[in-house]
Amino acid sequence: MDDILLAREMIRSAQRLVIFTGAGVSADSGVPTFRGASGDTFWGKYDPMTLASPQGFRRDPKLVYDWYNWRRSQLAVLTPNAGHVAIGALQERGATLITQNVDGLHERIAPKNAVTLQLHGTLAEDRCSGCDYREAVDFTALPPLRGCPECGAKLRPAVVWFGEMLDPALWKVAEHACKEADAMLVVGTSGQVYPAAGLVQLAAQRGRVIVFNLEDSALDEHAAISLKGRASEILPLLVS
Ligand code: BJW
Repeated sequence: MDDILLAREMIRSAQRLVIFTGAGVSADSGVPTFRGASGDTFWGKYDPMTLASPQGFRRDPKLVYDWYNWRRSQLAVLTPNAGHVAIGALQERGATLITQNVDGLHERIAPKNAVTLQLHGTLAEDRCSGCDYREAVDFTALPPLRGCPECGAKLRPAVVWFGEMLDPALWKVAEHACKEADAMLVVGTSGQVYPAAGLVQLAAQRGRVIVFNLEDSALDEHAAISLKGRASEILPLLVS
């Protein structure tokens, strides 16, 4: 049986399917990835500690906020691709989606009542760097860097930066889902960022892992099947 048929069968017969996604899923929508062989990536061009760390934000909040607003303005005109749609169809059948993506493209086409665990937060909100205040951000009417209406500290994108903890409640749910899963579909992630990448190893202890990527990734060693190709082209074959 070829690998795609085998993968389809594993997914079809799974009682508890978890899907774990990264930036590669959104690449075919035109969203740049962070890493990858091409070098035309965020971290190929920009320094992650300048733009995606609490220290970087303290040093130059306007630079950081403006960079995130530039990314938000791109997202205002981008749309989910066939890979997101295929994943939505698997959510419809009961799969749990855990994403590292902050672009909100999964959420735009997710079935009603489907839960998407956004491990690294979201660009669709700002949060206060000093208190619990949060507010929604409209990508078509972007606000400038500003102070919190409750405590005056600076508002920042509600994403998880290097050196920051993931939301503990969300992490607990994600860990539980991966421990219980009998199959995990891993799509478009380099598997270099922890603790998120550790979920794959966790799922592989009990379930079967299928890795989809354009290139070899650090997660291939946990895979029962490793399929190379574009997420927007391969994923629809799994659910058609
Ligand atoms: C395609 C495709 C197509 C392309 N189809 N595929 C243990 C060991 C080592 C280090 C650490 C560790 N624990 C913690 C760390 C430190 C750090 C870390 O992991 N560093 C490593 C990079 C070395 N982790 C953290 O700091 C985390 N926090 C934490 O651990 O807290 C505890 C703690 C506190 C204090 C001190 C120490 C520990 C937080 C990590 C936050 C990551 N944040 C970012 C930015 C979010 C905001 C933003 O968007 O700007 O999250 S970084 C960036 O990487 C983003 C992503 O979610 C994340 C993962 O990237 P992803 O999704 O895998 O994308 P890429 O670009 O890496 O890969 C794309 C893949 O797609 C490639 O493989 C392509 O081939 C493929 N592809 N087109 C299919 N069409």
